[in-house]
Amino acid sequence: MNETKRSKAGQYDAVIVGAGVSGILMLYKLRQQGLKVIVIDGGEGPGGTWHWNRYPGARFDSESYTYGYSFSQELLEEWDWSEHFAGQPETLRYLNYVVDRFDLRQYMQFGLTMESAAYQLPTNSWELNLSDGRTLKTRFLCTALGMLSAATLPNIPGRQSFAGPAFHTYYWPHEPVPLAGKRVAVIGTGSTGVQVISEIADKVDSLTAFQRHPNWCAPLHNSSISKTEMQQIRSRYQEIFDLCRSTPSGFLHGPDRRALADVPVEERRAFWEALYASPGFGIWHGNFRDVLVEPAANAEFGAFMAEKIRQRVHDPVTAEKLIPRDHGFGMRRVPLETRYYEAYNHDHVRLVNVNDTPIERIVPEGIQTTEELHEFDLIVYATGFDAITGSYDRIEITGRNGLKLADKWRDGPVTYLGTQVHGFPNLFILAGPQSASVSTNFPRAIESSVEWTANFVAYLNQHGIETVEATREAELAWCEHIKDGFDRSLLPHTKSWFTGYNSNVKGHETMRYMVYLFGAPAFRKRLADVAAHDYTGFHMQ
Ligand code: NA7
Repeated sequence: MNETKRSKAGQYDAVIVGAGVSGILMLYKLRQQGLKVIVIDGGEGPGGTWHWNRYPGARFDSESYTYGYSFSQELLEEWDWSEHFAGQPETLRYLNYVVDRFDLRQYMQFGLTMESAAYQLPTNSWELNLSDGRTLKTRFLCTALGMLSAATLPNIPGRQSFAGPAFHTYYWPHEPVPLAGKRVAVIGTGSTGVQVISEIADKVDSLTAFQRHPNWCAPLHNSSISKTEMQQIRSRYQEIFDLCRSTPSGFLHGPDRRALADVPVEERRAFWEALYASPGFGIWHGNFRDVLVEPAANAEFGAFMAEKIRQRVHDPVTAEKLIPRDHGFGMRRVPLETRYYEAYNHDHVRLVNVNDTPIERIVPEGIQTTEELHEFDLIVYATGFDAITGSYDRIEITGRNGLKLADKWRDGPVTYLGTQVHGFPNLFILAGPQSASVSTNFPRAIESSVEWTANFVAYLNQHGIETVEATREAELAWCEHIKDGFDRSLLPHTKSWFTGYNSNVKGHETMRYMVYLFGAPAFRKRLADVAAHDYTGFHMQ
């Protein structure tokens, strides 16, 4: 379709909000269809997550060559990854390369956020209010807001009073932050805190980690990729992507089909040692098939992991503090680390358990706990995100009949296929809640979701359909299906961003049905079935 034929003057066919992995791909796909599209993004350039998260140690936990896009053979031929798990600067370079390689930057506007969006009748269009005061009209609104883009700070009294620099890891400054000779606090020990602590422990004067709950961390085992190895990887791309398509997690690592009880004790141990010594998420997603679903198997593996922590951390008291007791292995995101546990063997690195000695307040000199005043030059908040729905709640999105998305999602997200919401015609959520994008290898799942959505848009145009909206029945059935996934898993017993808990966000103290838990292949099949049946569950006119 020609962009000038369908789009009315001053109106876009699609506005994509967010220039991260999903926004870039959606732009590429819709431009291929000749649509009039723009992407807006609050950052200074493309990259989304990888534009913002510039903290020391930020890097992939998935193999670089499973993270990149698979849609272009030329791109696969041209791009060399330098490490098995690339760092943030390289990933940002990659995404910029993609944008320029496919000439997409001309359709992107930066430093611009969507402040509100409202669906308008009788034009059946979305009207967007932008941060620069402009208004845009578009037929399709595609949100690519990211799942971990609404950073949250803890509600600690006196937070503003600290005399030195203090920032959330997501907003780590773009200019270098001096660390040498500094006394640094890191609050939070999720994947981000673990990466920062590991990276800066030997670069600072002193480091104090404030931990509320430890996580089960496993070695990343990163290494560089030589030119020859990159050639070998390149020759296997098809095999690599096929493998990712076959595993529930979308990573290279699929579950071992054996149940724990079927394997003699010594063999279990040897298998686990091999997983512990291997790179990436094999230890999480390539474990015995019952480790993530049977409490007894999970506990036995947890005991193995606890032993590893005790072996690596010299001080027994610190080691015990680092062993999770509130959740089983794999029930939260497993941080992958490089010498994280060894960081605590330095004399100048301390671990403060804030359950034993809570933070009372932040003062100009540092952090006052119930026990002592810790003095710092820099405070790093690695305190996570209002995950998955947070970036939606921060924008006023108004659908038909004045319905606000934040109101509809007040007790948790409600979607059909994680892509549309009843009451919000022509709104396509990319990598949204209740999709596989948030529960499996992000870019692999994003590629299938974005491709499916772009194909849907093409279908609508080919059939002369103006509007599309998930039906209420389809949405309810999908929510039941999502709930069923939770009921079958051990996940609901754990507080984490997967289950929508966030102590720093009002109303997020209870579990939410955030993610799709039946695995990436099942999600793709469901999408394909819906498309094959002329997009069942959608009302089109
Ligand atoms: P996470 O995984 O949500 O971790 C946040 C951490 O911050 C976690 O250890 C929290 O402790 C801690 N936290 C949060 N609020 C507080 C307060 N008020 N006091 C003390 N400690 C606090 O976020 P990340 O950025 O590490 O990782 C997010 C994802 O990014 C990750 O899963 C990857 O996919 C990439 P808690 O455990 O809740 O007690």
